[in-house]
Amino acid sequence: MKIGIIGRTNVGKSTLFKALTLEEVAVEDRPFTTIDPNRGVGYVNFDCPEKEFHTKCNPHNAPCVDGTRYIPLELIDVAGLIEGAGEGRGLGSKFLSEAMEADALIEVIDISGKTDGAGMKTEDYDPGRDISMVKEELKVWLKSIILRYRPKSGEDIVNNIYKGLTGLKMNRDTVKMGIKELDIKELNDATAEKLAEYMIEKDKPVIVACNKMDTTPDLDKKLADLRSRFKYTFVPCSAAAELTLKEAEKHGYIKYNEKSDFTVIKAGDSEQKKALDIIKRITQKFSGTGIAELVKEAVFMVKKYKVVFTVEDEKKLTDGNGRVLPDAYLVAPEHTPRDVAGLVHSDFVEKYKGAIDCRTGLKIKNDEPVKNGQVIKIIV
Ligand SMILES: Nc1nc2c(ncn2[C@@H]2O[C@H](COP(=O)(O)OP(=O)(O)OP(=O)(O)O)[C@@H](O)[C@H]2O)c(=O)[nH]1
Ligand SMILES: [Mg+2]
Repeated sequence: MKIGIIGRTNVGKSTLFKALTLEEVAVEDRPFTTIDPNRGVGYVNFDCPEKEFHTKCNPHNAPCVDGTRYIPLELIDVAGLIEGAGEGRGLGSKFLSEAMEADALIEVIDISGKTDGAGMKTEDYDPGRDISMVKEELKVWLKSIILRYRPKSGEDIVNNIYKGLTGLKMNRDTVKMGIKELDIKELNDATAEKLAEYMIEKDKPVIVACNKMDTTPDLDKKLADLRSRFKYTFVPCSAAAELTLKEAEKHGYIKYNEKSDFTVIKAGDSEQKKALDIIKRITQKFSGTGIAELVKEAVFMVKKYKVVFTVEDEKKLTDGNGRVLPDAYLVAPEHTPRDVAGLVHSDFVEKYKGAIDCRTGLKIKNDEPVKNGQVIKIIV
């Protein structure tokens, strides 16, 4: 699964990316710090089935900490948008095609209202303006692709548009349904715009990360206001707090479990101690940094993806190297064990003979989508 991180400039997109991947990327308090996209691997947490199976896992692709598995997913962080990006303002919007390779989009906003639409310092800026702006820019960007692939006489409208969407994880059926439901007979400026809006809503769900909650005194009021104006999912968070905790953990100062709190295991200098005291106050006030919830919400609630564990030996729950419950994958809701086979090994799709549910020991029907948390043996 791939998640694209988008939003207005200077809101904390790269901070979020860095907190999730621990990649060394540029974070600065100025507009347009990111120019080329950052790509990396982040994780979403999920309960490890080891306890239920009375065993101890020995992970290969998805690390386990105190019974919580960290399931890998791909992340892309792109340059920031500003109003008029579609007409080339700021860094333009051509780079959106990178983020649009994703299955879902996390749109970061600065809920504190302390930076304006151009990423400069201000007070009381309405982040709702950014949400409308990003929606508009996505629409303008997709509309231009649709118009570029407008069919010539005799060409099939659906096929043509779909050709233009190669690599963008959009469904052919969505194009087809959009044209039917919107009763589009010919593609012009107005109909292409309607179709673009329809397709983004269907195929590129947006979840809003309300970042910088740590500097937002009237957070609840601001959240309620945004929720009344837009039908997106809003998750309050602090990417900077999450990044501080992840880095402190990486350097051995604290033990941090995203699900709970952190404990200091090695004293740092007075500056580090001060920083951690501030973070402690934030995480206690808001019950965490909100980042783990944000990713979970995007993966499981908005996209309805599932986690599936694969093993080679359905009794011992091991792979060929004897590792217990070694691998876990994120799969789309419609995916069957054959699709999972393709994630394990590209060869396995061809060689696939069936799959066994390790809880029941029974064969899974070929067209049956996998269940969340299912442990399966793929027969090849
Ligand atoms: N208070 C606070 N500041 C944050 C938070 N997250 C990010 N910042 C700060 O916001 C500024 C911008 O962060 P970036 O991650 O570079 O923002 P960006 O959206 O990637 O910016 P561009 O790439 O320039 O579009 C930096 O000074 C960060 O330290 C947060 O949760 N709280
Ligand atoms: Mg950035």
